[in-house]
Amino acid sequence: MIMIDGKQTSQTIRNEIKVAVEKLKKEGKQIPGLAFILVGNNPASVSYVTGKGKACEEVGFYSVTERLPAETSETDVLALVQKFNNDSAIHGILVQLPLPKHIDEQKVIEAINPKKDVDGFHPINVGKMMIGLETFYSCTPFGIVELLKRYNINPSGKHVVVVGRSNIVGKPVANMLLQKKEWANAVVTVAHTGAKDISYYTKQADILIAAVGKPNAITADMIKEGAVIIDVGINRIDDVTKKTGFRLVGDVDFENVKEKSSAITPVPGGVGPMTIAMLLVNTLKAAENSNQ
Ligand code: BQF
Repeated sequence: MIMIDGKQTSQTIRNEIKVAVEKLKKEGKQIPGLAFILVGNNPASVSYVTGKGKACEEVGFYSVTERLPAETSETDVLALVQKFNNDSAIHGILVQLPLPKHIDEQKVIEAINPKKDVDGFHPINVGKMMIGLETFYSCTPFGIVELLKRYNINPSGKHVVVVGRSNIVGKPVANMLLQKKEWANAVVTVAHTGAKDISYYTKQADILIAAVGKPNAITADMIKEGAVIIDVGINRIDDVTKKTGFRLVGDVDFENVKEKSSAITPVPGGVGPMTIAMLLVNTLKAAENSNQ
């Protein structure tokens, strides 16, 4: 069984980006700039934005974080997006989701200039991805594709089963792996809560992508011997032995599933760190595009 090390792979990518930023600097070009908009105090969101900000700093990006109170109006958030759309030092805009309920997330996403949409959530970019055009791929699906690439796991001709149909993971990763491209070309099934028996589908997977949002949703009896398991779940479980009071677990019953798999991503340290690395890749690309 191969342990797919997302933490190490993301560090490799971060080092590559650092080199690219140094090159931009040497050539007298503008360094990539990323703006974060964080509304409210959701602890997971605060920690994600902190982690992304640190990653920017490490690779030499310019970044700004606008932290707004939970009561901020939709109008004010839209105005801030507009400000960053018009700021030439900012190449990427990341609005941390979820937003408070009184703000229409879709409206905010659509306010972002698609050329600065480094999360790849704007309908224009989602549409481009779906028809195989060059665009910003959303960071988690992109991270999964990049992990498979760097571990020489070629999805071409394989049966990929995605469990989960969210707009941020399930739907885009299924669409990406479906593309007629050398790094994709898989036969893709998307299973979800509407299925009578999820295991009927998961047992047929050569590559199983779990994006369910529930601990232990995927157990050993649900997978084929030798399958590749990509665990996208990030679930917080109470744990009094940790100083944070919680630990992270994925959607997969890791200890039992790993024995039966040929390769598996751990949580933490699997897909999560790759999400951050690909945000940096997208932001670098946004900056390079603006230099052209
Ligand atoms: C790790 C996210 C759900 C909803 C909104 C490293 C992250 C997570 C785990 C991280 C996520 C999940 C992010 C690990 C960003 C991934 O070591 O396993 C990094 O920061 N993520 C987010 O910004 O919004 C989310 C999940």
